[in-house]
Amino acid sequence: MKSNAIYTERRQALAAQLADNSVVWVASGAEKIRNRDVEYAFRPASDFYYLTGFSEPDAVLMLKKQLGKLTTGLFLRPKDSEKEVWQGRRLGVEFAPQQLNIDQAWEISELVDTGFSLLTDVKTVYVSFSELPDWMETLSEWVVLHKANSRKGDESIQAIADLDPVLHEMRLIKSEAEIAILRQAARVSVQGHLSAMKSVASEKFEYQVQADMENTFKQRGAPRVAFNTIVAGGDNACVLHYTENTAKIHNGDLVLVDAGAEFGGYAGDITSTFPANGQFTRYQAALYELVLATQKAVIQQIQPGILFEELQKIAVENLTQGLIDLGILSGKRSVLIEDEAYKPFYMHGVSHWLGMDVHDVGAYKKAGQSRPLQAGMVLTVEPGLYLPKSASEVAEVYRGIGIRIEEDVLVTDSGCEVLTAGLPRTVAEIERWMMANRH
Ligand SMILES: [Mn+2]
Repeated sequence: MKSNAIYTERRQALAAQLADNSVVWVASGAEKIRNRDVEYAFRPASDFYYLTGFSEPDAVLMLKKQLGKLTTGLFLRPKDSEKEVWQGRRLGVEFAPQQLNIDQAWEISELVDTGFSLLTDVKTVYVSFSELPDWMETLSEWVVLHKANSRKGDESIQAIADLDPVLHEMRLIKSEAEIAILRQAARVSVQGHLSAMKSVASEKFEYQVQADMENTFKQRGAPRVAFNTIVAGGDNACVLHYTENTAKIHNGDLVLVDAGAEFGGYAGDITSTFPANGQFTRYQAALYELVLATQKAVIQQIQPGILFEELQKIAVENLTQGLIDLGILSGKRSVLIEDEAYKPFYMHGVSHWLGMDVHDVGAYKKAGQSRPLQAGMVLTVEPGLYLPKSASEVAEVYRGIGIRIEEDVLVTDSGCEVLTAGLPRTVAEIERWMMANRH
């Protein structure tokens, strides 16, 4: 089997679901300036990569379905020996069709003119509505030109349609090949988190723990992270998307690490929380075990048929009961849940889809109803509790503590499989592991 056969199959599977006499446009995206002559590292848009396996910027895939037959084209950067010396190699128009198994290729500069000529007899144009602003100018030009031509007798474009619902539904259900890669991404991420637990120490900076973890990601075959790493000591863990990672870790702090490797284009996403000095205080331990028990309760229920929103309900019930037991909330559980009394301490969702994007694509609801899980979906389970230093309503012993525990879970025919298994997770396991593995 040719290595690019998987992309060909995906393009065909997508086309089979589209209206006849239609064209699809999917862009890889443009490089972004970081400062002056420096660009951010480029990563192609996941939709584009999913359908092409091609990772250059300034490329656009075209699929045309006419009388049930699919033809494919690619607009991309031309070969340019001088630019390639400075900026890196390019595939080029000549080699693209054979290399990527597409019918025809053109230079990206021809997108508007050649793209327009490809729209003859096309009634529906599909683009991702999440990228509609980027397409607006080109689409308007095409529609206007098309309308002018229709006076010569051609039929004109009748609809601009959203590609997302079709393509993202495909991406939501993972194939065996994708699951194998996600399993690797999970494994590499687990190894990185073990490195973080080994590296952590009082008086170290958060970014130093990050460096040791990300070194393991890279050494094990993941060239980049799936999202910006969070290493948050003490109170910083109460900032949900803390990515500065510039503070010093203090003795007695818990450290929250939310990080994942991107392996083969797919994301791992793990959160671990562990003590800087290897020992939980009894208050930290009590909160930690509550979050862990909540996570277990959610994972236990994951199987085909359960509604996505049920997972959040299970998390809220468990966390609220635990906060009552610890004396942090008081009152009747059902009333506290109704009043969302847990919200100051648990303000996010317990899960999201996982795939090429860390917050992967795919609808969570269908026709306004939470959708049932089905085999082949991959999702995270990540309950948390956050009691910042500023939470004066909470007993002082619990303040300055942020805890989240996150695993990646595959829905299987019979239930689920935790892809990120293998980390020490209970208080006892973590303390034992840190005692045994740190200098
Ligand atoms: Mn996550």
